[in-house]
Amino acid sequence: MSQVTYGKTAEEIDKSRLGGRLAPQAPDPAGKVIRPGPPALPASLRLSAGPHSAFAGYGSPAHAGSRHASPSVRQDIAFRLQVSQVIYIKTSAEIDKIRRSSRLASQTLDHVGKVIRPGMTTERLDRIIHDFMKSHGAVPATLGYKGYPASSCISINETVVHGIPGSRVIRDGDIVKVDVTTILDGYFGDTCRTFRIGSVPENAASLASAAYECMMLGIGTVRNGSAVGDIGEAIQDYAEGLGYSVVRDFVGHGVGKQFHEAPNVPHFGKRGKGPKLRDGMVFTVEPMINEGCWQVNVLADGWTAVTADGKLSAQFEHTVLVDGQGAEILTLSS
Ligand SMILES: [Co+2]
Repeated sequence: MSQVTYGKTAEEIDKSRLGGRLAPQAPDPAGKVIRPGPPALPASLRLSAGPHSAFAGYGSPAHAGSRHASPSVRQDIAFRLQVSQVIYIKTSAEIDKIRRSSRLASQTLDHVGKVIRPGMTTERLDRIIHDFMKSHGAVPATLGYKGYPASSCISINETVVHGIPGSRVIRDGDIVKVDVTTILDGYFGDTCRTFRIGSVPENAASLASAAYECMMLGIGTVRNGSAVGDIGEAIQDYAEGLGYSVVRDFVGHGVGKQFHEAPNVPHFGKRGKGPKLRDGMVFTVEPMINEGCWQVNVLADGWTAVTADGKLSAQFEHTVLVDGQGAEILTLSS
């Protein structure tokens, strides 16, 4: 009942579409200063509200049945963190622990792929996820995090991220984003997949494939000496070339010792911009790709983000380690 294939790998995508993006980078004239990306993007995945927010002056939502969160509600959104500016270079001992936690996170999603089915509530699936992590010696990182009430985020169709598991029933034809983060031996592993339930409409299946391909293209730029902006440009070019849009309000993030660390990893941007990547950095690449506009609204629960136009959204996420001439994906399916 889950996905058959996720999509093409970076290598399988027609290189002619890439416009040479994967070629070695010219040095960044901005210099070697390691600093996080745009200050408006906390590594928490969530923009804070305020005059410089992407929401400033943003019109009323088109999404039927949702309530546009007020600025004060947005200000309280969790996953909004004060994150250290420092990008940690992990030791090999730490990397071992992050690797083990990340492997368990991906095994959790492998398990989800076996049990997810139409008729199941998201609450039920969350319980299964919780029990799986616990029985493997891990703690679900989201549970109690800034008041978040569940062990996973389960976001169906028009829900972009941070869907709170509850009474909503998973139905045939849905695309279901399941995002899990494990804490194992004190270290975090973070991964998300879009599961296709039963017979999924062609537009939804294509979107899910594109989100996977975007993630892999972004990861494909990662190497010692490349820049965070390389990831964003690769993703944005590909997604927009297919007529999709890239969510701006949530970004990837450093991960490992903490849930959310520097750097921010926007899924849009310009090659060569942003912090330079160095061996031993660990972060997520987790593009949210929308069928329609990129804008999102946050519901009154303060968490659930939905597309502003009610159209579909898909996401994949890997935790990756910068490793010499490439990236090691730590959350591969086993
Ligand atoms: Co993440």
